[in-house]
Amino acid sequence: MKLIGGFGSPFVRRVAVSLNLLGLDWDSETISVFDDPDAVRKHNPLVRVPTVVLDDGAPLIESHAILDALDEIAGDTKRLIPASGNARRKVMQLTAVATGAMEKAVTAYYEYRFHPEEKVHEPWVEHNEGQVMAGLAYLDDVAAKVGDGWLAGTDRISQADVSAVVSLGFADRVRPNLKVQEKFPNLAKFAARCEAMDEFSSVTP
Ligand SMILES: N[C@@H](CCC(=O)N[C@@H](CS)C(=O)NCC(=O)O)C(=O)O
Repeated sequence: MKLIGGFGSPFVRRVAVSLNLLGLDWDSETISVFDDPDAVRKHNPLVRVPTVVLDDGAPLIESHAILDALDEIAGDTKRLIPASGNARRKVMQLTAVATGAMEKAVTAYYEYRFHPEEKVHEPWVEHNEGQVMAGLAYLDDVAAKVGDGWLAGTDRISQADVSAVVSLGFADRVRPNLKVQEKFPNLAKFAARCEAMDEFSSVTP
């Protein structure tokens, strides 16, 4: 299968890390939605990444839906989101916080990238940055208690771990003013442990 989008996007990167952890065969196609929209549009009417194209040509869009499909393809012994019960709810909850923080960091970043300087609305940037900080603070509290374990208390790495680590790294890169590594030392320590794994380090922006 083919993963369209660059690893600079946290949504693309969480799918890439997940593909590695799930042990699936995949290739990367680094297309920018802004430089080559038609190449993405032919698979995704919304012209967004990540977009995954399966070997039979079927497209998968939206990282939540993509990851759900990939878990199913990889099978129950490998899935990163438990299939049911409390474990599933816990992983989904932490993953939602992590992806919410990603979304808000993207919004703050896009405010500068796509608006002329005189149209940047600082209060809106601050609002979004506040949500990034609140989400990461929540994950930092969770990380403070995990020791050598995983954020959702699973017995192996889960989507909560993948998304939290990718979220912190993305916020650090696009909003350096927030100093997230410094402010969230527990999450930073946990992220460093994960980023050292080949599944993460082979797919960096
Ligand atoms: N909710 C989407 C978010 C994807 C997203 O925001 N992708 C960005 C790149 S980081 C994108 O394609 N931006 C172009 C656009 O939305 O027009 C997901 O989880 O896949």
